[in-house]
Amino acid sequence: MTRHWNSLAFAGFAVLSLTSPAIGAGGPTLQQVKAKGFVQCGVSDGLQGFSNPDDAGNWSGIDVDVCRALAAAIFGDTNAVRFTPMTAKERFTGLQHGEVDLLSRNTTITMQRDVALNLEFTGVTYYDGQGFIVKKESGVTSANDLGGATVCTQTGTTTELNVADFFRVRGLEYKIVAFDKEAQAVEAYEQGRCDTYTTDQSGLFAIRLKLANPDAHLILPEIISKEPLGPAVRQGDDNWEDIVRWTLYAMVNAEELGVSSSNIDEMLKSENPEIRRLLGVEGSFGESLGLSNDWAVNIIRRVGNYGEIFDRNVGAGSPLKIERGYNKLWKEGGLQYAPPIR
Ligand SMILES: N[C@@H](CCC(=O)N[C@@H](CS)C(=O)NCC(=O)O)C(=O)O
Repeated sequence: MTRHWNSLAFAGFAVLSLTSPAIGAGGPTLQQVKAKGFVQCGVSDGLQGFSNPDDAGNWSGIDVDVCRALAAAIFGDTNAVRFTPMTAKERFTGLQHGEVDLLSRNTTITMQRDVALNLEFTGVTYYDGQGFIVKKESGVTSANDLGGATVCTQTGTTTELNVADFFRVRGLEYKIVAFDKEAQAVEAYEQGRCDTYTTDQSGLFAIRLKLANPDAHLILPEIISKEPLGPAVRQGDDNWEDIVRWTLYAMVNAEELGVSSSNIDEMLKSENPEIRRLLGVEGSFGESLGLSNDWAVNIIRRVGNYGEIFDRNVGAGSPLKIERGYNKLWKEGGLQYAPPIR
């Protein structure tokens, strides 16, 4: 993508004026990140499988791994990253105001967020959709049985409009109760103050594990919306947007090419031209981002390919055990498709 360093302004904030940076130096965000020595990553308040701190404060999850992959690409060190927990409501202003370098927080790409909030989404880490959870004792087995229900959810999310659309289209009555924090909404649901809790289906899997008796709850089969979740950056720094975008693409391409954290040394000797370009054995794709040419080697060795991060965080190798579904590679009938590195 072409870079043009016109002066930029966002939300009445810093106005940067950079002309003709040295080739390979990268844009302002990369330069600031390199100068401070770490990536500042906006994550959730805690959502298992996506971004969740353990008792010692170590973060894990698929969104966290995107941040770690960036740190690996830039610094060759997955620990060169700091996490800022953000509620759903405060995440976009936090990014716009420069509190974080990127948002990697189960955030749905929507036109309004992309266009009106002056953000850029850099790809889809997880194709999701909104669902409902109910208590089995309610006897409800389909979302179509929810007429008259009280629905709990979280403010500042895509969920409220999806619910409104769902009930409106069916001509059903409902009452929504929205909380600032997920924990409050889930508590209200558990205490019976609402009949159902609604959010991204992946989130429902994570939340069910935290309920006192997970088996007493049913995730309804209907998916009522498209929730393509992905990282977001501020508009105006094309180089940073490219780095975040190609970090994800490198992980997806690595899976497609059969390159993983366990065979990376062998793969460095591969004669396959696509693998050689991905791993920087040929070409200078890393330098074109302002990084070193082994940027993708650092990602794959230290974090893994897309399949590895899906599996250990949300898939078969995790407590959530979510099927790959739409998140399979395109060659296996899914939607995960990364443009080529060439
Ligand atoms: N993908 C939706 C929902 C995102 C969202 O905030 N989900 C809640 C429920 S899964 C969440 O992340 N809660 C954890 C938290 O607030 O830290 C959006 O972008 O609006």
